[in-house]
Amino acid sequence: MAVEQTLSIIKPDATRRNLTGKINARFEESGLRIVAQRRLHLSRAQAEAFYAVHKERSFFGDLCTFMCSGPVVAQVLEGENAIERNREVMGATNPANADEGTIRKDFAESIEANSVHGSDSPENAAIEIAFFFSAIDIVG
Ligand code: IDP
Ligand code: MG
Repeated sequence: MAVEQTLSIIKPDATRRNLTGKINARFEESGLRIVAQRRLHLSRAQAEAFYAVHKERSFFGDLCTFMCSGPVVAQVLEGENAIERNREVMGATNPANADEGTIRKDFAESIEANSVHGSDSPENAAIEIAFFFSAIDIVG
């Protein structure tokens, strides 16, 4: 297995409930290392650009409204098999279907307000990391 980097976002439902530290502990306990992190408030245009891949989906407008409804914490997680590992730690998109002990099972409010984003492939991880960070921001 290779050491990978993946883009994670702690979403507005989680920052609103002051869960950044609890969620970060899940990443660290699973062997993922936070090698870059930035708190920011996305504009509508930034949310639409980040989720452009979903622009034809019925939930796109609501998702963008939600993602710019409060601060987010964007972060780069690094570790062995980090992209898949993070998806396991996050749990299923719909918290009703998420495994016990996952972030979404324990913290998500709904299928939309599901507390975290994680890249789904190496190609998307590279694109999504570059959306938020420069090479100089990432310190392994
Ligand atoms: P993922 O975050 O698990 O990769 P995606 O299918 O990529 O899930 O969807 C992106 C985000 O869009 C989800 O995390 C969730 O916030 C939102 N979303 C996905 N499906 C639905 C839905 O059916 N209704 C409302 N929001 C949804
Ligand atoms: Mg996705």
